[in-house]
Amino acid sequence: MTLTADQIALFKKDGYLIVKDVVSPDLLRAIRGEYDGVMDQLYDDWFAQGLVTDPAEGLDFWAKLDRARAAGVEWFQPLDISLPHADITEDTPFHFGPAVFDLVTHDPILDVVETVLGGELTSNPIQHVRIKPPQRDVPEGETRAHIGVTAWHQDRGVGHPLADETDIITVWIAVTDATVKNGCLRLIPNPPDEMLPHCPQIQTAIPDAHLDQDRAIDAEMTAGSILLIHPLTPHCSGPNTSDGYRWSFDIRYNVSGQNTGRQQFPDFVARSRAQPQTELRDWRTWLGQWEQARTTAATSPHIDQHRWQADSPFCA
Ligand SMILES: O=C(O)CCC(=O)C(=O)O
Ligand SMILES: [Fe+2]
Repeated sequence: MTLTADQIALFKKDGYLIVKDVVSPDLLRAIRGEYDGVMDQLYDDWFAQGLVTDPAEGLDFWAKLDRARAAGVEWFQPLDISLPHADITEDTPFHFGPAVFDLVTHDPILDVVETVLGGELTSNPIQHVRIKPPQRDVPEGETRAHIGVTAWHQDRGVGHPLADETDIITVWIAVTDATVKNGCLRLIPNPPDEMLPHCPQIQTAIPDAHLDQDRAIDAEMTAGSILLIHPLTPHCSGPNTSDGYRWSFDIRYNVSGQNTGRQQFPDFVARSRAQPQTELRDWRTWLGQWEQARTTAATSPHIDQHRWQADSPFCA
Protein backbone atom coordinates (compact mmCIF):
# COMPACT_ATOMS: atom_id res chain seq x y z
CA MET A 1 0.00 0.00 0.00
CA THR A 2 1.60 3.27 -1.07
CA LEU A 3 0.38 6.74 -0.23
CA THR A 4 -1.22 8.97 -2.85
CA ALA A 5 0.29 12.37 -3.62
CA ASP A 6 -2.59 13.92 -1.65
CA GLN A 7 -1.84 11.79 1.39
CA ILE A 8 1.86 12.64 1.26
CA ALA A 9 0.99 16.34 1.01
CA LEU A 10 -1.40 16.01 3.97
CA PHE A 11 1.23 14.29 6.07
CA LYS A 12 3.78 17.01 5.25
CA LYS A 13 1.29 19.74 6.16
CA ASP A 14 -0.42 18.19 9.19
CA GLY A 15 2.52 16.25 10.62
CA TYR A 16 0.36 13.19 11.00
CA LEU A 17 -1.69 10.88 8.79
CA ILE A 18 -4.12 8.06 9.50
CA VAL A 19 -4.04 5.26 6.94
CA LYS A 20 -6.91 2.81 7.25
CA ASP A 21 -6.72 -0.98 7.10
CA VAL A 22 -2.98 -1.36 6.64
CA VAL A 23 -2.37 -4.35 8.92
CA SER A 24 -4.00 -7.46 7.52
CA PRO A 25 -6.71 -9.18 9.57
CA ASP A 26 -4.60 -12.36 9.44
CA LEU A 27 -1.64 -10.61 11.04
CA LEU A 28 -3.85 -8.98 13.69
CA ARG A 29 -5.18 -12.44 14.51
CA ALA A 30 -1.65 -13.86 14.67
CA ILE A 31 -0.61 -11.10 17.08
CA ARG A 32 -3.56 -11.70 19.36
CA GLY A 33 -2.80 -15.44 19.21
CA GLU A 34 0.86 -14.88 20.04
CA TYR A 35 -0.06 -12.70 23.02
CA ASP A 36 -2.57 -15.36 24.15
CA GLY A 37 0.33 -17.80 24.28
CA VAL A 38 2.58 -15.37 26.16
CA MET A 39 -0.17 -14.67 28.68
CA ASP A 40 -0.91 -18.38 29.16
CA GLN A 41 2.71 -18.96 30.10
CA LEU A 42 2.92 -15.88 32.33
CA TYR A 43 -0.29 -16.77 34.10
CA ASP A 44 0.89 -20.33 34.75
CA ASP A 45 4.08 -18.92 36.28
CA TRP A 46 2.19 -16.41 38.42
CA PHE A 47 -0.18 -19.16 39.54
CA ALA A 48 2.71 -21.49 40.38
CA GLN A 49 4.24 -18.71 42.49
CA GLY A 50 0.92 -18.06 44.23
CA LEU A 51 0.72 -14.52 42.88
CA VAL A 52 -2.69 -15.20 41.34
CA THR A 53 -5.14 -17.65 42.83
CA ASP A 54 -7.80 -18.40 40.20
CA PRO A 55 -6.97 -21.48 38.13
CA ALA A 56 -6.29 -20.71 34.45
CA GLU A 57 -9.12 -22.90 33.12
CA GLY A 58 -11.74 -20.88 31.31
CA LEU A 59 -9.85 -17.58 31.56
CA ASP A 60 -9.01 -15.77 28.33
CA PHE A 61 -6.22 -13.23 27.79
CA TRP A 62 -8.25 -10.35 29.21
CA ALA A 63 -9.51 -12.28 32.23
CA LYS A 64 -5.96 -13.33 33.06
CA LEU A 65 -4.74 -9.77 32.67
CA ASP A 66 -7.58 -8.58 34.94
CA ARG A 67 -6.53 -11.11 37.60
CA ALA A 68 -2.88 -10.08 37.34
CA ARG A 69 -3.73 -6.40 37.71
CA ALA A 70 -6.04 -7.03 40.63
CA ALA A 71 -3.24 -8.97 42.32
CA GLY A 72 -0.71 -6.18 41.71
CA VAL A 73 1.50 -8.38 39.53
CA GLU A 74 3.95 -6.56 37.21
CA TRP A 75 2.35 -7.55 33.91
CA PHE A 76 3.47 -4.81 31.52
CA GLN A 77 7.17 -5.44 31.05
CA PRO A 78 6.84 -9.13 30.06
CA LEU A 79 4.44 -8.05 27.29
CA ASP A 80 6.55 -5.15 25.99
CA ILE A 81 8.64 -5.26 22.85
CA SER A 82 11.46 -3.35 24.49
CA LEU A 83 13.53 -3.01 27.64
CA PRO A 84 12.82 -0.40 30.31
CA HIS A 85 14.78 2.84 30.64
CA ALA A 86 16.53 1.82 33.84
CA ASP A 87 17.24 -1.05 36.20
CA ILE A 88 17.73 -3.67 33.49
CA THR A 89 18.88 -7.04 34.79
CA GLU A 90 19.48 -10.43 33.13
CA ASP A 91 15.98 -11.35 34.32
CA THR A 92 14.12 -8.37 32.90
CA PRO A 93 11.36 -9.96 30.81
CA PHE A 94 10.19 -8.81 27.37
CA HIS A 95 8.40 -10.25 24.38
CA PHE A 96 9.92 -10.83 20.97
CA GLY A 97 8.12 -13.37 18.78
CA PRO A 98 7.35 -14.18 15.17
CA ALA A 99 4.04 -12.29 14.97
CA VAL A 100 5.42 -9.01 16.35
CA PHE A 101 8.43 -9.41 14.03
CA ASP A 102 5.99 -9.88 11.15
CA LEU A 103 4.30 -6.65 12.26
CA VAL A 104 7.53 -4.65 12.35
CA THR A 105 8.46 -6.01 8.91
CA HIS A 106 4.92 -6.01 7.49
CA ASP A 107 5.18 -5.05 3.82
CA PRO A 108 2.04 -2.85 3.78
CA ILE A 109 3.50 -0.77 6.66
CA LEU A 110 6.95 -0.59 5.03
CA ASP A 111 5.33 0.43 1.72
CA VAL A 112 3.63 3.36 3.44
CA VAL A 113 6.79 4.41 5.28
CA GLU A 114 8.86 4.06 2.11
CA THR A 115 6.72 6.69 0.39
CA VAL A 116 7.78 9.14 3.09
CA LEU A 117 11.34 8.13 4.05
CA GLY A 118 12.56 6.28 0.95
CA GLY A 119 13.60 2.67 0.40
CA GLU A 120 16.40 2.28 2.99
CA LEU A 121 14.54 1.67 6.23
CA THR A 122 15.88 0.66 9.60
CA SER A 123 13.59 -0.65 12.32
CA ASN A 124 14.30 1.78 15.15
CA PRO A 125 14.44 0.17 18.62
CA ILE A 126 12.21 2.81 20.26
CA GLN A 127 9.08 0.71 20.28
CA HIS A 128 6.38 -0.33 22.71
CA VAL A 129 3.19 -2.24 23.17
CA ARG A 130 0.53 -0.36 25.12
CA ILE A 131 -2.31 -2.39 26.54
CA LYS A 132 -4.11 0.24 28.55
CA PRO A 133 -6.70 -0.78 31.13
CA PRO A 134 -9.56 1.51 32.14
CA GLN A 135 -7.95 4.50 33.87
CA ARG A 136 -10.15 4.03 36.96
CA ASP A 137 -8.25 0.74 37.53
CA VAL A 138 -4.76 2.20 37.06
CA PRO A 139 -3.08 2.20 40.47
CA GLU A 140 -2.17 5.55 41.94
CA GLY A 141 1.52 6.09 41.42
CA GLU A 142 1.54 4.19 38.12
CA THR A 143 2.96 6.89 35.87
CA ARG A 144 4.09 4.88 32.84
CA ALA A 145 2.67 6.20 29.58
CA HIS A 146 2.43 2.58 28.45
CA ILE A 147 -0.35 1.92 30.95
CA GLY A 148 -2.11 5.20 31.73
CA VAL A 149 -2.41 8.62 30.11
CA THR A 150 0.39 10.08 28.00
CA ALA A 151 1.43 13.71 28.53
CA TRP A 152 1.87 16.15 25.62
CA HIS A 153 5.23 15.67 23.91
CA GLN A 154 7.02 15.62 20.61
CA ASP A 155 8.77 12.32 19.96
CA ARG A 156 12.01 14.19 19.21
CA GLY A 157 11.72 15.82 22.63
CA VAL A 158 11.63 12.52 24.49
CA GLY A 159 14.43 10.99 22.45
CA HIS A 160 18.18 11.25 22.66
CA PRO A 161 19.78 14.40 21.17
CA LEU A 162 21.95 12.16 18.98
CA ALA A 163 18.83 11.46 16.89
CA ASP A 164 17.78 15.11 16.46
CA GLU A 165 18.92 15.11 12.82
CA THR A 166 17.61 11.62 12.09
CA ASP A 167 14.84 11.15 9.53
CA ILE A 168 12.47 9.10 11.63
CA ILE A 169 8.78 8.42 11.68
CA THR A 170 6.52 6.94 14.36
CA VAL A 171 3.96 4.36 13.27
CA TRP A 172 1.18 3.96 15.84
CA ILE A 173 -0.83 0.81 15.18
CA ALA A 174 -4.35 0.24 16.50
CA VAL A 175 -4.86 -3.38 17.58
CA THR A 176 -8.24 -2.56 19.14
CA ASP A 177 -10.33 0.34 17.88
CA ALA A 178 -9.02 3.59 19.36
CA THR A 179 -11.69 6.08 20.39
CA VAL A 180 -11.92 9.27 22.42
CA LYS A 181 -13.58 7.16 25.10
CA ASN A 182 -10.73 4.67 25.39
CA GLY A 183 -7.95 7.24 25.10
CA CYS A 184 -6.94 7.52 21.45
CA LEU A 185 -4.12 9.85 20.54
CA ARG A 186 -4.66 13.62 20.38
CA LEU A 187 -2.42 15.61 18.07
CA ILE A 188 -1.87 19.27 17.22
CA PRO A 189 -1.58 19.54 13.42
CA ASN A 190 0.85 21.74 11.48
CA PRO A 191 3.80 21.22 13.79
CA PRO A 192 6.42 23.90 14.36
CA ASP A 193 9.82 23.50 12.65
CA GLU A 194 11.54 23.28 16.01
CA MET A 195 11.40 21.46 19.23
CA LEU A 196 9.14 22.93 21.91
CA PRO A 197 10.40 23.06 25.48
CA HIS A 198 9.70 19.98 27.56
CA CYS A 199 9.78 19.70 31.33
CA PRO A 200 10.58 16.70 33.48
CA GLN A 201 7.22 16.38 35.21
CA ILE A 202 5.50 13.09 36.03
CA GLN A 203 6.36 12.33 32.43
CA THR A 204 8.48 14.55 30.18
CA ALA A 205 5.87 17.05 28.99
CA ILE A 206 5.44 20.25 26.98
CA PRO A 207 4.15 23.02 29.29
CA ASP A 208 0.56 24.12 28.51
CA ALA A 209 1.65 27.65 27.60
CA HIS A 210 3.50 26.24 24.57
CA LEU A 211 0.53 24.25 23.25
CA ASP A 212 -2.38 25.47 21.19
CA GLN A 213 -4.72 22.81 22.49
CA ASP A 214 -7.74 24.43 20.80
CA ARG A 215 -6.38 23.08 17.53
CA ALA A 216 -5.95 19.52 18.81
CA ILE A 217 -7.64 16.67 16.96
CA ASP A 218 -8.59 13.20 18.19
CA ALA A 219 -7.12 10.35 16.17
CA GLU A 220 -9.97 7.86 16.35
CA MET A 221 -8.97 4.73 14.48
CA THR A 222 -10.26 1.30 13.63
CA ALA A 223 -8.22 -1.79 14.46
CA GLY A 224 -5.62 -2.45 11.77
CA SER A 225 -5.25 1.22 10.86
CA ILE A 226 -1.99 3.05 11.37
CA LEU A 227 -1.13 6.61 12.34
CA LEU A 228 2.07 8.20 11.06
CA ILE A 229 3.53 10.84 13.39
CA HIS A 230 6.25 13.33 12.45
CA PRO A 231 8.87 13.71 15.24
CA LEU A 232 7.88 17.35 15.84
CA THR A 233 4.11 16.83 16.05
CA PRO A 234 2.85 17.40 19.62
CA HIS A 235 0.67 14.52 20.78
CA CYS A 236 -0.74 12.99 23.94
CA SER A 237 -3.44 10.53 24.90
CA GLY A 238 -6.26 10.96 27.35
CA PRO A 239 -7.54 8.55 29.96
CA ASN A 240 -9.19 5.30 28.96
CA THR A 241 -12.72 5.94 30.24
CA SER A 242 -14.16 2.82 28.62
CA ASP A 243 -14.68 -0.54 30.34
CA GLY A 244 -12.21 -2.36 28.08
CA TYR A 245 -8.55 -2.24 27.15
CA ARG A 246 -6.98 0.04 24.52
CA TRP A 247 -4.26 -1.93 22.73
CA SER A 248 -1.70 -0.38 20.39
CA PHE A 249 1.87 -0.79 19.25
CA ASP A 250 4.10 2.13 18.43
CA ILE A 251 7.12 1.39 16.32
CA ARG A 252 9.55 3.63 14.46
CA TYR A 253 11.62 3.61 11.32
CA ASN A 254 14.59 5.75 10.42
CA VAL A 255 16.66 6.13 7.28
CA SER A 256 19.34 3.45 7.47
CA GLY A 257 22.75 4.62 8.58
CA GLN A 258 21.42 7.48 10.70
CA ASN A 259 21.59 7.53 14.49
CA THR A 260 18.68 5.67 16.09
CA GLY A 261 18.91 7.62 19.35
CA ARG A 262 19.02 4.38 21.28
CA GLN A 263 22.26 2.79 20.23
CA GLN A 264 22.32 0.54 23.26
CA PHE A 265 19.32 -1.30 21.81
CA PRO A 266 19.37 -3.23 18.53
CA ASP A 267 18.13 -1.91 15.21
CA PHE A 268 17.94 -3.85 11.96
CA VAL A 269 17.43 -3.26 8.26
CA ALA A 270 13.71 -3.76 7.67
CA ARG A 271 13.85 -2.84 3.97
CA SER A 272 16.64 -2.11 1.57
CA ARG A 273 15.90 -1.47 -2.08
CA ALA A 274 19.64 -1.17 -2.78
CA GLN A 275 20.74 -4.27 -0.86
CA PRO A 276 17.78 -6.53 -0.15
CA GLN A 277 20.11 -9.23 1.15
CA THR A 278 20.81 -7.04 4.21
CA GLU A 279 17.16 -7.20 5.35
CA LEU A 280 16.60 -9.19 8.53
CA ARG A 281 14.21 -12.05 7.88
CA ASP A 282 14.44 -14.25 10.98
CA TRP A 283 12.69 -13.22 14.20
CA ARG A 284 15.05 -15.43 16.22
CA THR A 285 17.96 -13.21 15.26
CA TRP A 286 15.96 -10.20 16.47
CA LEU A 287 15.23 -11.93 19.78
CA GLY A 288 18.91 -12.84 20.12
CA GLN A 289 19.95 -9.24 19.55
CA TRP A 290 17.64 -8.04 22.34
CA GLU A 291 18.88 -10.77 24.67
CA GLN A 292 22.42 -9.60 23.97
CA ALA A 293 21.43 -5.96 24.57
CA ARG A 294 19.84 -6.95 27.86
CA THR A 295 23.00 -8.72 29.01
CA THR A 296 25.10 -5.71 28.09
CA ALA A 297 22.70 -3.23 29.73
CA ALA A 298 22.58 -5.30 32.92
CA THR A 299 26.28 -4.70 33.46
CA SER A 300 26.69 -1.17 31.98
CA PRO A 301 26.08 2.29 33.38
CA HIS A 302 22.61 3.76 32.80
CA ILE A 303 22.21 5.91 29.67
CA ASP A 304 20.01 8.94 30.25
CA GLN A 305 17.57 9.79 27.46
CA HIS A 306 16.51 13.19 28.61
CA ARG A 307 17.96 16.63 28.15
CA TRP A 308 15.38 18.76 29.98
CA GLN A 309 16.05 20.57 33.23
CA ALA A 310 13.33 21.09 35.83
CA ASP A 311 14.82 24.48 36.76
CA SER A 312 14.57 25.89 33.23
CA PRO A 313 12.45 29.08 32.99
CA PHE A 314 9.86 27.17 30.88
CA CYS A 315 9.15 24.81 33.73
CA ALA A 316 8.37 27.31 36.48
O1 LIG B 1 -0.24 5.51 22.85
C1 LIG B 1 0.02 6.45 23.60
O2 LIG B 1 -0.67 6.75 24.57
C2 LIG B 1 1.21 7.31 23.34
C3 LIG B 1 1.95 6.94 22.12
C4 LIG B 1 3.09 7.83 21.77
O3 LIG B 1 3.35 8.84 22.35
C5 LIG B 1 3.91 7.42 20.63
O4 LIG B 1 3.64 6.38 20.05
O5 LIG B 1 4.87 8.14 20.31
FE1 LIG C 1 5.01 9.86 21.36
